[in-house]
Amino acid sequence: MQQPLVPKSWNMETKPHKFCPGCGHGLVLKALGEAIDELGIQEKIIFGVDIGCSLLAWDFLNCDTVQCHHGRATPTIVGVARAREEMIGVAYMGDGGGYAIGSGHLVNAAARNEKMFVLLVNNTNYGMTGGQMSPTTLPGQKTETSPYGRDVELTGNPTQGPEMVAAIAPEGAYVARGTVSNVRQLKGFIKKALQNQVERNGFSFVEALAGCPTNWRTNAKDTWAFIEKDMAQYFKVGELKAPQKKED
Ligand SMILES: Cc1ncc(C[n+]2csc(CCOP(=O)(O)OP(=O)(O)O)c2C)c(N)n1
Ligand code: SF4
Repeated sequence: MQQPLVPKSWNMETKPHKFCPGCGHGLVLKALGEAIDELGIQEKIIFGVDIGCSLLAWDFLNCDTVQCHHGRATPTIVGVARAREEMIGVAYMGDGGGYAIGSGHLVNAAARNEKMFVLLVNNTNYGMTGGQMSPTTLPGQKTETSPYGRDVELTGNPTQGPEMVAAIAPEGAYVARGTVSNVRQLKGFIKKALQNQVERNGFSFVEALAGCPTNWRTNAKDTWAFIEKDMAQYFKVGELKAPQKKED
């Protein structure tokens, strides 16, 4: 039988995976798996998964994995990466984990230029707990806790994570925002973020725009429209910071 085209670093014993149909996590993890394969660094990865739907990735890769508390994947991987400098620490989380409960950890890890990679899946809500408003919920977006639409007068504007990290992180950091609607580009950003760790230049951060059709209550067409129009209009895709090329 023909084998499916999947990354070598995926754990095939745990597929089909546990995410809802149409969820963006699978595409982000495909981009991550392919980037790991292309760099040949599977044996070096220590993968930290946050609480939230990202925890469903605890057995997704054939890499050493640690399950962390909500918002604590960043400090856990800070510790791992400091203790095991020969390894590459990757912290995987949602927008709630990274920008709400774990925002202090993210900001301070970036300010210290920790040698680690934070990969954050932005689906504009608290997915696992039923779709509450999160720091990245769009203005006017309806969620379980903003039934009339997010009111920015009351709750502030959505967090612009990569912009914030790029402003804080010192030289040597790599920062980008990708989207599951362009997996090839997203893989390129993730590959550069990982390469930045191979070279031990500084902190790496990639946000991936992703769909949560279960909580958005969208069909396939509306899910893609929300990612490609509504989200992309507010969250600009591209690279925000990259280390200067070393002189020969
Ligand atoms: C300290 C703590 N507070 C609250 C929770 C409840 N909780 C579990 S998952 C979650 C939200 C996850 O949302 P997000 O981080 O955006 O990830 P997603 O599920 O959308 O991928 C919350 C609030 C928890 N597990 N631990
Ligand atoms: S609730 Fe949303 S983020 Fe969680 S697995 Fe389902 S679609 Fe994905």
